[in-house]
Amino acid sequence: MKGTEAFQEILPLLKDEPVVHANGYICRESFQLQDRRGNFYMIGSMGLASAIGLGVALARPDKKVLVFDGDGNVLMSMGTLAMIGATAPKNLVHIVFDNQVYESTGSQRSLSSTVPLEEVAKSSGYPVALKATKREEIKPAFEKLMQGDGPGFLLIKVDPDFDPKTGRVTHTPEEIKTRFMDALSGK
Ligand SMILES: Cc1ncc(C[n+]2csc(CCOP(=O)(O)OP(=O)(O)O)c2C)c(N)n1
Ligand SMILES: [Mg+2]
Repeated sequence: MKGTEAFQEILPLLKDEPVVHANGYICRESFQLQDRRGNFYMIGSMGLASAIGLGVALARPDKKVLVFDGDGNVLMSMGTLAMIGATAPKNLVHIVFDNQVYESTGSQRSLSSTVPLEEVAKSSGYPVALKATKREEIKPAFEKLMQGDGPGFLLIKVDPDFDPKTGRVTHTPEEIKTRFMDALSGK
């Protein structure tokens, strides 16, 4: 399945949950398909979406908090998986779009073809860690994570073919932060 198809499967299932996005194509794809005030786009700094999502989840236990991550991002900050496992916020859902490459910077190979990230999440303490390789597996896995206690992890294996014509996020970092905070506080 294409990365964009995985997004097309998940985005209609969102309600008003805050979603913290990893940099690169993860941000760009989600922004292009369905920009939302509750979307925080991490522009530039790789590896941090999971840590930001953890902070939001701990601060707002009343809300399900989602992280949309990439395999390269997760590999860069593998320690955050341990921190999430150890702090165990029940309301965090961590979704990884795994194309096995650093596609945003020219498709250099990542290690996720040999390191099963869902197993790393499981051993780090996520009580539920699922993997989807087919489009039809995404919705039931997503719903299971959204309905149950987390932290939950979903690895979605996608082909490395995001469309390079996909635009970039046009909001400034300040705008992204302000509207995300407003959306979180119900303004
Ligand atoms: C600290 C840091 N190192 C490198 C980069 C350059 N960079 C931006 S996105 C990206 C690839 C991210 O890979 P992945 O999470 O797998 O997402 P994909 O691009 O494959 O969708 C890289 C290397 C960066 N922005 N910050
Ligand atoms: Mg990748």
